[in-house]
Amino acid sequence: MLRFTTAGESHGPALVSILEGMPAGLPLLADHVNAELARRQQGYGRGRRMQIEKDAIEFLSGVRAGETIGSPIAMLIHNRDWQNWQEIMNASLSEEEAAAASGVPLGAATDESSARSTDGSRPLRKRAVTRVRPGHADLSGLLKYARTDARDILERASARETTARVAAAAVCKRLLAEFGVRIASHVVHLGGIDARRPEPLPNDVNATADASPLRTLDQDAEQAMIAKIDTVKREGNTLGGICEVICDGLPVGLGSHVSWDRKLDARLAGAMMSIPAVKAVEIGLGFEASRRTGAEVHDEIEPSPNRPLTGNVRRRTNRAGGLEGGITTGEPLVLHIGMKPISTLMRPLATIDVHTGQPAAAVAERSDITAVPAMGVIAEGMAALVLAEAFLEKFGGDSLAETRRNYDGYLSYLQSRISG
Ligand code: EPS
Repeated sequence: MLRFTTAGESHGPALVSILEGMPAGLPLLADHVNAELARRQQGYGRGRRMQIEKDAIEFLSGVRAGETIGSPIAMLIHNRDWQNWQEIMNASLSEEEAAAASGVPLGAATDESSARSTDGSRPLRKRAVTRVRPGHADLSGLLKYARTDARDILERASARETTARVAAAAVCKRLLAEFGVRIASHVVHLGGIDARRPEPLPNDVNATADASPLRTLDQDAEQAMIAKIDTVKREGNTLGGICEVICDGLPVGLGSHVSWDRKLDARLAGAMMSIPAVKAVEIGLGFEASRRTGAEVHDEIEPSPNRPLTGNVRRRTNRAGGLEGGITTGEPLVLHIGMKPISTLMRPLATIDVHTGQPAAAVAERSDITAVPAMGVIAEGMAALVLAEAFLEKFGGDSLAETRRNYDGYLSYLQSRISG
């Protein structure tokens, strides 16, 4: 069973990523992971934070002499910005806080307010966030967890956490690459501007997309998107957008129709929806399929010898986006992922101050104007995590050699099917 978890706050000392269930014997270097982390950090419209960080992992376990050894793979990613935030994020009490906790009066004022928190017991730390942002986890999280400073919520709700996901996903990509699976993404829409989707797509979608500051394959749209970001930045506003994720090289038969929670489309959609600010996922035609007739939606099938990944058939179209009945068809998996605009606006929206209970302008902390290009890389990662899990469910294996034997056996079975 493949499972992963992350830990870490945006301005805490570090992020941690733990991935368990990788077969032993997978060649793996820190560079494989760091290359993916660097891809996630790019994109026009990011804030100054990305100039501070240069994300890189340190393996703590699970890898020896450039190969996985079957044990949990733990990776540590230091936050360079921590040094600027220690006083605010420190796990222990400062002298001043300790004095206040023991009843000695507080001397210093906080940025937002010099008052104590509403229960009167703990002073707010510097840079406390009480003017909660509409659209952010600030308010719901603060009420749910009974906190008085929304920083306790936003530090973890921050998309900084996706760094640790991309690290685990990079290992999954390495596994899938051993079996010829490639996962790519590009931006198809940003803030009202559509990018043309070249037909055919470039052979290496990521190589082309990564060379674009917007990770788009349409240079005209790229210029318009840059202009739009510049305008919106001047207005103190933010932008969302849509990425397309494409996975090819998958065999027919990952996922299952037999139970709701084994359907691969459901698992992929859930994983995508877990990315911060993602509000919509489409598979294949998505919503458009609901508007068309059956004849305009379903992909006709014909024999196609020597195509073992699909069972020696071919779909004339791929409107299903590579999934039928919650199972991969062997055709490319195609998803669209929609992200809302970032909820930190430099020209803030109206809100309340949870400390005073009065109307206020929301906090305007340093943030990105848009993170849609990075979202595509994260979405590739979430796809890799789900697909690697489904792949290992089907083929199992404690070592890469065992997984390969199981995979090869399945492929020769598929090759023996439907021969036209
Ligand atoms: C984020 C705010 C910004 C982003 C950050 C997510 O960070 P900061 O508040 O430090 O300027 O840059 O994204 C990352 C740090 C990252 O690695 O993607 C937020 O509030 O969600």
